[in-house]
Amino acid sequence: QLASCKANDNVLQCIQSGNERIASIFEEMSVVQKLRRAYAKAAQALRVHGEPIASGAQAKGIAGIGSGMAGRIDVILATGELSELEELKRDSDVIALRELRSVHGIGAVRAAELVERGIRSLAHLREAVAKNQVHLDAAQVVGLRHCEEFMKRIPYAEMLEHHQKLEALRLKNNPSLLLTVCGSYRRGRPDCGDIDVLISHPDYTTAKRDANAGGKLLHGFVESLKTSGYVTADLAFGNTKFMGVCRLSGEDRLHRRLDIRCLPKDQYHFGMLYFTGSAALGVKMRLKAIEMGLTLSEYGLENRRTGEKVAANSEKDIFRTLA
Ligand code: DCP
Ligand code: MG
Ligand code: MN
Repeated sequence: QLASCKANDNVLQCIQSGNERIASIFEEMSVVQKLRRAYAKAAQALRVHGEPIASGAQAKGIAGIGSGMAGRIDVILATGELSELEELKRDSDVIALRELRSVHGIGAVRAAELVERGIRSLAHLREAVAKNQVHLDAAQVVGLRHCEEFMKRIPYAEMLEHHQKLEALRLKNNPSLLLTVCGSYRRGRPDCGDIDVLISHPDYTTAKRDANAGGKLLHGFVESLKTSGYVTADLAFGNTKFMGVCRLSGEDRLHRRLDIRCLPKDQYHFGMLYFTGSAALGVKMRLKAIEMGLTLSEYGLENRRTGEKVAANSEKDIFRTLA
């Protein structure tokens, strides 16, 4: 009985709105659905129809409303909504969230907040930012500017050019700097998502306790990359890690994501192993270490009980220890 009361309520509301409630639901459907034209036509027909509609059967008499639409009108009259539309909205929310989250620096929470405010696409977000309706932080602004570029993979041939460029800048600015391009490039993948670079210096070790030596090294190197025009923007810049944007010179070059990490020389091989990945291999090796009573990280390998460090002069050393 409660259900039928509720249904009567819905009928009443639909009727009182003079078909507007049903028409607006159909209009929304026309925006998100494949049967666009049928919905738009039905919405329009309902709006100009003088008499309030109290059943699907009644609506079928109106030109532009077929049995499919009549059935949906019965659903709206009974439930107050159209479950098909609610489902479609949920799906399109998922799509909108995914699109917004593709911006570096926009996470799930921020994306949900934006969708809540009706911002459902990158184009829409750009418009809202331009109109000062949405405020993004500096990193998000950079992320949004290059979002489509960052989604494009970097072919191996271009990765070689980045490697050469970094190597040339290293030689020019700080020839004693140690530098390895890691990530998927070092695994020999045919294309890469970004450029992952590990740096260190023979004079920079954990034993020499200059707390900020790594920071100075990283800042000095990144500054030289900026001066040369290779690095074009920052996303995050700490003492051990730089995340930013780079671009090779010349026409038709895309902006690429660049990650640089700086470690003391005695941690270099652990850093290389970590930063080369794959992420899955890293997980496997860290689990193997745990089984052996050791802890493996990008900073080293140590005995969990005694805290004693296991040194390594190459990645091979680390593989051997964990074999
Ligand atoms: N890494 C990890 N665990 C993570 C993320 C990263 O161990 N959750 C390590 C392994 C990765 C390396 O850092 O190889 C670099 O991270 P990227 O996200 O740049 O991944 P890849 O370079 O492997 O792949 P892509 O081509 O997508 O950049
Ligand atoms: Mg990478
Ligand atoms: Mn990376």
